[in-house]
Amino acid sequence: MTRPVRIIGAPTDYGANRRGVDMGPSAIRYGGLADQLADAGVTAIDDGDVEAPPAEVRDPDAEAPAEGSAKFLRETRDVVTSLSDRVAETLAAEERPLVLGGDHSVAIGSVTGSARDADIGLVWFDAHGDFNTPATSPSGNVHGMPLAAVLGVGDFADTPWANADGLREENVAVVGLRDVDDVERDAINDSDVTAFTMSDIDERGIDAVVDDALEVACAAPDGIHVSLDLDWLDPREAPGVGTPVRGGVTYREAHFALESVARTGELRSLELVEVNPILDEHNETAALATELAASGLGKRIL
Ligand code: EXY
Ligand code: MN
Ligand code: MN
Ligand code: MN
Repeated sequence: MTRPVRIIGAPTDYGANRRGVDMGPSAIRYGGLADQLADAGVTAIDDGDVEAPPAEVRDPDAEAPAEGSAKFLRETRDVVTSLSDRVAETLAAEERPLVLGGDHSVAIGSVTGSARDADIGLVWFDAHGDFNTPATSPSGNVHGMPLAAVLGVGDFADTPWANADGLREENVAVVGLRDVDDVERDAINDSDVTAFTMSDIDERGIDAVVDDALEVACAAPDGIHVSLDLDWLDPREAPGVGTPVRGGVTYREAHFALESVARTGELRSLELVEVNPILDEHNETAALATELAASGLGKRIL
C-alpha cells in the first residue's frame, strides 16, 4: 500500500519578478490534479493552502538581508516556516507531501520540512541554478536562491530558518541547467552538488543523466525530495512560467524522468513550482504539472 498523498498549496509570488504565480495552486487543482492522482492509484487528501497575504498589502523591504538584496524576505520566511511545519507533520503521519507553488522560494519550506529529523536526497529539475544568495543575486528575487538557501551557502549560513538540517550537498543533483549567472556557476562548481546541463542531456540522453542524478540523491538513507520547476521543460511544452528559457526538455523526456523517480521507490516528497496561469495557454502548463506528478507518484500505463 503506497502512502496517501497530502496536497499542500503555497500560493506565493514573493520570490518572483512576475505576479500570477501565486495562482499556481488553484491552476494546478483546476488542471485536473485529483483525477490524475486517482489515475495513478494514489489516495489524495487536499490540505488547502498555507497562508500567504497578497504582495500588494506587504512591504518588499520590511526585512533587509545583511548584504545585497532579497525582496519580501520577511514574507518568505513566514510562509516557508509554516509550510515546513506542514510538510514535517505530513511525513510524521506517514503521508507523502505534494507541495503546489507558488514561486520556487517555497522549496525552502518543502525541503526544510522534508529534511527535518531525516537525511534526505534532493533532485532539482530546473532551467536555472537557483544558487544565488542575497549578496550575489542580480534581481533580489528569492526564487533564484532557494537551493543555496537550503544548503546554507554564503550568507544563508546565518539564516537558520532557511537551512535544511538533514541535507548534504553530496546528495543533491540539479538537472537541466541552461540559464546560470556567472557567480552562481562558480558557487555550484565550488560546491559538492552534482549538476547536469541540457548539454549533458543532449550528449548522454535523459535516461543516463536521470539515472546518475537519482543515484546521487538516493545515496541518502531516508528517501528523496523532488523539486520540479516547470521551466525545466521547453517553453513550447510549458509556456505558463515566469522565466522561460528555450531549449528545455520535451514532454516525453519529462515524463520519463518522473517515471524514473517513481521506479526508485524512494520518493519522500514532491513539489511543483512556478506555474503561472496568467502567462499560460488554456491552463496547459498546470495540466502538464498534474500529469508529471502522476508519473512521479507511480502512474502505470500497462
Ligand atoms: N538567476 C536569475 C536570478 O537569480 O534572478 C534568474 C532566476 C530565475 C529562477 C527561476 C525560478 O527558477
Ligand atoms: Mn527554480
Ligand atoms: Mn527555473
Ligand atoms: Mn535507466
